[in-house]
Amino acid sequence: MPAVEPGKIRNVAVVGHRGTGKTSLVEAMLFQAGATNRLGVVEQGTTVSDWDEDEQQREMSISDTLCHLEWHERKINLIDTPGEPSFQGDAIAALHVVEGALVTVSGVMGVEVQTTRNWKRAEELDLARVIFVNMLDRERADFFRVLEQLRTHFGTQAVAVHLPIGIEHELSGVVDVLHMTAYTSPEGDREAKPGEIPAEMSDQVEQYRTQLLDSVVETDEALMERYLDGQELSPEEVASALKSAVTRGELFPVMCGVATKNLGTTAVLDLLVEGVPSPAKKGSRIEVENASDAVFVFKTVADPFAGRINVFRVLKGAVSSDATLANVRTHAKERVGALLTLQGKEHESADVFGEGDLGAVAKLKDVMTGDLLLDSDQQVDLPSLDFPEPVMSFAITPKAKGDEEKVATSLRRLSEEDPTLQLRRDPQTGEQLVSGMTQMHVEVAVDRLKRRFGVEVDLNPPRVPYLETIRKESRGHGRYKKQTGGRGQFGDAHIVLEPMEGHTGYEFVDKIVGGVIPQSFRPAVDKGIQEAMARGELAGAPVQGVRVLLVDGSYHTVDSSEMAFKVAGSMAFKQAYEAANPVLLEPIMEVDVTVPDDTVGSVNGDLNSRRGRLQGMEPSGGMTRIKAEVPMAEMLTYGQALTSMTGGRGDYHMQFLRYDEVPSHVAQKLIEESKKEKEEAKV
Ligand SMILES: Nc1nc2c(ncn2[C@@H]2O[C@H](COP(=O)(O)OP(=O)(O)OP(=O)(O)O)[C@@H](O)[C@H]2O)c(=O)[nH]1
Ligand SMILES: [Mg+2]
Repeated sequence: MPAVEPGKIRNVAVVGHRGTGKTSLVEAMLFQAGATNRLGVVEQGTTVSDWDEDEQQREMSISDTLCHLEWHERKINLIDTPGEPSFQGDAIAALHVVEGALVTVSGVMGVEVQTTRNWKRAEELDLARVIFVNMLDRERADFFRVLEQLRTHFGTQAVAVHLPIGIEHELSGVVDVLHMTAYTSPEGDREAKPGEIPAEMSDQVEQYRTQLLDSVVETDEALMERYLDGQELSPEEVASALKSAVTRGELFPVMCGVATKNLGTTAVLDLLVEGVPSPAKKGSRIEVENASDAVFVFKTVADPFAGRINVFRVLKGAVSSDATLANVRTHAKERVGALLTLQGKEHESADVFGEGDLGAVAKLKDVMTGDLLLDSDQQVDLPSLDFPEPVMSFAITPKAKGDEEKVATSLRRLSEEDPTLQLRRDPQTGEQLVSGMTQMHVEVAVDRLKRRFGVEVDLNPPRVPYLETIRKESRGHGRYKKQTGGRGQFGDAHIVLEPMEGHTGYEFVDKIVGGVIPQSFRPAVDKGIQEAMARGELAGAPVQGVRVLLVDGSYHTVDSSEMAFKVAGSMAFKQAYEAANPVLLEPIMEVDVTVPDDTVGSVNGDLNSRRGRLQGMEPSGGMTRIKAEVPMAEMLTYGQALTSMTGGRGDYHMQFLRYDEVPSHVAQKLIEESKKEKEEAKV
C-alpha cells in the first residue's frame, strides 16, 4: 500500500474529562465508518481502544490508543486518550501530534476539570476544536445548560450545530440546524436516517439557527455584508464558511448524541473531515530543518504480541520499512523493519507512512517516548512534550529480597513508555523512589510490574532526608590508647568545630604546628571525623555545615597507626559535637498550588496546619495560584488531601528549596524516634 497523501489525512485526539465517553465515541465512529463490524462496550471489555487488561479491569483508559478509519475518502487517525488526571501525560502527548481535538463533555456533568485542562492545551497548540456533548440519554442530562456552560468557559465561538430531539430516556435523535434536517438512529444501526424536524421544535430550532448564522457570518466579511443586507444564505455557503472557521480555530462547533447508541456520530465524522485541517494544510508544529525524513515517537506501548511498539508521527518526508534512521538522543542507527498500522491492539504490517501520518514500528532497539528519528544523524533540539512534573513519590521495595535490580530495570522500562513516571535513588536515604502524577498512577505501575514483569513490591511514603548541623563553636578531644602487651594502639587529637555559612559543606583545616601529630596520620583524623558525621548523634542523619580545625595532639613512635588516629578523630568529633549545640535540619519545598477560588480558604488553612508559610496568591479566571514554603515531611500525602478539598479541581507541584532548622517540638519527636530505632537495632 502506498503512503496516504498528507491532504487526505485528518489527525484527531479525542480528549475530555474522565468517563465522558471518549472510548465509546471512538468505538461508535469506527463502527459507523465500517472499520469494525460490531459496537463494543467499555464495561464488557470489548472496545477496540480499551484493550489492555489494566484498562478493562478499571473500566477506564490508561494509555493512548491509535485507531484509524476512512470517511469520505479521507483517512482519520484517532487517538483515544485517558481522561483520568493520573495519565494526563498521554493526553498531552497526543495533542502534540494532531491538528484537531474532539472534546467530549458529559450532558449531565458539563464542563469538568479535565475538560478545561485539555482545552487549554489544545488552545496553546492552536488546534481545531470540535465538541461532542455526550450521554444525553442519561437522567438529568441537559444539553442547553451544558451549551451555556461551554459558552461561558470557552467563549461564544462554541456554537451549537446540533440539538437533541427529546432528552434522557426519551431522546430519539438530533437536529442538524445547519442543514435543517433531523436524524434518528435506532440502536446499533449504521445509517442515521434523515427526516422531518419535529414541529414542536421549530421555535427552538429557529433560535439556534440564528445563533449559528450570527456566529458564522462574524468570521466571513463577504457573507456578513449579504447577511446584513437581508439576503438569504444557502446552507452550502454557510457550511463552507463554518468549515473554514473551524479549520482556523475561530469557531468550536458543538454536536451532541449518545456514543453508546451510535447516535450523532455521522455528524462528528463529517465535521472532522471538513473542519480539522490536514497535515498538508497546517504543516508540522515541530520543525526539523536539515532532515528530509523525520519521525517523532509520541507513545511507546508494550504489546502482548509484538513486544515494544513505538507509535509515531511522520513529521517530514516518509518512513518505509527498509529505511535506517538515526536516533537524535542516542545517535544510534536503527533499522526500521516492522512498520505497523494500528487499530487498538490489532496491527497490520505496512510498507510506508507518508508525511503527517500516524503509525507504529516494532522491535527498535532503544527508542522511547519523546525520541526523534531522522534520516541522517545530526544535532537537533528534541521537541518537548511539556509534560507536568510528577509530584507523588513513594519508596519502592521488592517483596522478595534480591529482586532490587529487577524492580529497577522493570520500572525503567515503564518510565520509557510513560515519562511522567520517574525513578531515582535518593542519595541520602538510599531509598529507591518512584514518582508519578497521583497515587493511582503509581499503583497502576505497581500492577504492571506484577503482571508484566512478575515482580511484587511494597510502596511506602519516602523517608525525609533530614540533616544535622551545629550552631556554635566547640572543642573536643579524642584519645585512643590500648597498650597492654605486644604492639599497642595510640592516637590523640584535639579539634575545634565551627559552624559554616548556610548549614552546608564540610572543611578540614590542618592547624598542627611542630609535628605534634605526624603529617602521615592527619588524613586519618579527617577520615574518622567524616565517618562519625555520616550518622549524627542527634537523630542518625548526616551532619553538614561544619568546619573542623585540627589544633593539637600527640603520638607514639611505635603504637601510633592510621587506625588509632581515625578512632581518635571520631571520638574527638563526638565530644565536640555534643557541645556545639547540634540541631536537625529538614528540606523545605517550594509549593505551587492552583485551586478554585471558593476553596482558597480551606486550602490555605490546610497549608498552615502543615507548617506552611504563605508566599503569595494570584487569582485569575476563577482559579487562584497559591505559593507557599512547606516542610517536605508535611507534603508526603498532599495529593489526596488536595483532591478531597477541591473535588479534584486542584493542582500542585513542588520542588526543593532549602534546608531549615526543624522547630524544637517536632525535632524532639524525631530524636526520640531515632533513639528508639537505635535501641531496637541493638536488640
Ligand atoms: N448512557 C450512556 N452511557 C455512556 C455513553 N457514553 C459512554 N457511556 C458509558 O459511560 C462509561 C464511560 O465511558 P467511556 O467511553 O469509557 O468514557 P471515557 O471518556 O473513555 O473514559 P476514560 O477513558 O476513563 O476517560 C462507560 O460505562 C460507557 O458505557 C452515553 O452516551 N450514554
Ligand atoms: Mg476511555
